[in-house]
Amino acid sequence: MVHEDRERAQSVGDTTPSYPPVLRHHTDGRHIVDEQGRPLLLHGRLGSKVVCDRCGCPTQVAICPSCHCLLPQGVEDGALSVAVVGARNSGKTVFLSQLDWQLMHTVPERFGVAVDYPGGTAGLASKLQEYRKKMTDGQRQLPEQTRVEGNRGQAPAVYRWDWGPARKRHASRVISIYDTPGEAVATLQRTTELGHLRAADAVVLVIDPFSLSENRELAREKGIDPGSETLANDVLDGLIGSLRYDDQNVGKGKLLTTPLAIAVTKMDAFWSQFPEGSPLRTTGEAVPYFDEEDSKSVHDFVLSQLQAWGGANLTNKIAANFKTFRYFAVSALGDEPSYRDGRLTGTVSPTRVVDPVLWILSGDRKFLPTDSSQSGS
Ligand SMILES: Nc1nc2c(ncn2[C@@H]2O[C@H](COP(=O)(O)OP(=O)(O)OP(=O)(O)O)[C@@H](O)[C@H]2O)c(=O)[nH]1
Ligand SMILES: [Mg+2]
Repeated sequence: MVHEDRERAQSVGDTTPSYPPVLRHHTDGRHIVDEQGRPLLLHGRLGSKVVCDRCGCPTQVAICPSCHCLLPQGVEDGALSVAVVGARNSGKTVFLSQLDWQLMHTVPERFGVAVDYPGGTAGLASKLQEYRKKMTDGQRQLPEQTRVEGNRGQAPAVYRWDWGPARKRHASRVISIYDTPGEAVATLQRTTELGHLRAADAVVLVIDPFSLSENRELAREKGIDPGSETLANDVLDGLIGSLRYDDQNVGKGKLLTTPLAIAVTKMDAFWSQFPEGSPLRTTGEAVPYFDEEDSKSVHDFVLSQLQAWGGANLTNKIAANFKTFRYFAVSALGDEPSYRDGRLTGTVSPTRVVDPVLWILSGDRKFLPTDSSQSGS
């Protein structure tokens, strides 16, 4: 008997069953179901094989764990689903717009890699290009607030990073990046509806320094509404709750195994507060590998800076819940905009926006080398 595929219906509005997903079982053979009685799926990393519960063979096609659509070829080589989450106004969309540009333009030159949009510029990638155009043409306009569209139609930006045959082991990754609107993660109830978050291979948590207690007065002086005091914490709670909802994300000692990159945005507004020579004021070198040393020193500085800004509750909660995490300092604009009228005052010169994604790739079965001795191998 063919059942209506309710997860697929919710994600893409199509009730036609796609490829049959592999279901999870209790030891006595009963299906493991969620609180609405829907069977939970067995999934490994995106694109990796799992053993079918019906025929006992490894799966031969890759389907998306949230909408069950057939994934494009090349995903078999390896795929990464990255969810970008953060409170309202924290800078996700501006960050993703600049990340899109860097992935297509500076990354290929720096790493000697080909990056493209498999299937063409569609979904979020095309929106990001539009936002960038508005930011850089005569209008100099910043993106509007991202609308919550329920859990339907969360189209990611999809990139393929292809090392090409120059590498000993020809390897590519299909990277899907989701912009999760602030409001959708602000409550635990909403986050459990976000399938892509539960199934993400890695998460980028965007933190707005203006929302932290020590910077809220400064924010108001500049004409920024710093939002509710608990917003960043609420988003983190929502994220943790959502990941814990699927026990495949929970490892030994009950720590979450999903790698978490914490990107502190809008750093340009704080550069003058940091001492000369601080890694938060530098851009990092454009070396053809992920610079682990540099990243660790940024991590240490950001961690202590967040605590000095009143974010100890956030940092302690992250350490108590995640096995693998790293702090990043990014500026998507490189200069402060006119916050009151939502326009840029100068040109855009982003710094360190690609670092969180590079870290995620370096942790993914060492897809990206972490020092010069491994690069080009
Ligand atoms: N100084 C500075 N401000 C920034 C930067 N990036 C974003 N901002 C400010 O933050 C505002 C919100 O940025 P968005 O990217 O739209 O925020 P968002 O997280 O997508 O917000 P939602 O769509 O509401 O979830 C912008 O309008 C800017 O005023 C940055 O790199 N530097
Ligand atoms: Mg947005």
